[in-house]
Amino acid sequence: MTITVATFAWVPEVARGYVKDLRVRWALAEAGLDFELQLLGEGEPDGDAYRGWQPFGQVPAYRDDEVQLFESGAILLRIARQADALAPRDAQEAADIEAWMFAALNSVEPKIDALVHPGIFHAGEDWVAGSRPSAERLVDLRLKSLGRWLKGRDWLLTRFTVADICMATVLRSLEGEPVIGRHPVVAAYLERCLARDGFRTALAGQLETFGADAA
Ligand SMILES: N[C@@H](CCC(=O)N[C@@H](CS)C(=O)NCC(=O)O)C(=O)O
Repeated sequence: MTITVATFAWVPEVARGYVKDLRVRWALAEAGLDFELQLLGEGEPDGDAYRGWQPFGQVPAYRDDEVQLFESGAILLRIARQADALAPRDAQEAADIEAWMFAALNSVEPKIDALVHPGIFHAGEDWVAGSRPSAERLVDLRLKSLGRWLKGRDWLLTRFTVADICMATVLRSLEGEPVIGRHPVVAAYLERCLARDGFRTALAGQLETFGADAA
């Protein structure tokens, strides 16, 4: 099967290592599936051809011999179905994986983005400092719930799945934020996820694409 993953040909330094094709690379590494990169040059994400594949002009986008799709979460579910190591074992596990993917992307990621993005995309603007306390409180609540669930568990489910890839890449944006230090169970879970070979392979691959050292 030929798998193609579309990502940008270039991103600013601050984004290197954090572009969401990382999730896809990680899942493919865990699955042991090879892929080709389609690197989008200047203007290409806005062209009709790419918008027909990814309507928002974002990355990643994915194509294999059967389907093409966009949205990193949807792509991860597709990859999981293609790979023995990641495929759900029964209907309940499939449902749990889907639920935790949505939880990561819908219940956790927006709160973390609201805390972290202003400092990155609006650095120096007057309102940024004032937005932090309430944003941090909401992240704190989510991490408290997540820590409660993860207590006594290595992974979100009984084994590592694409839901962990999604959750870990979401949580990773909190590295360096004081709030994660207040949730040691979540911090330990994140560390466990990021220690996997699949993550290291994915990160090294993305940094190589964007011309940065993989150190
Ligand atoms: N919900 C999308 C978000 C994708 C996304 O935010 N991609 C960023 C790169 S990490 C992007 O393409 N940004 C450029 C833009 O939004 O125009 C997904 O998970 O695939």
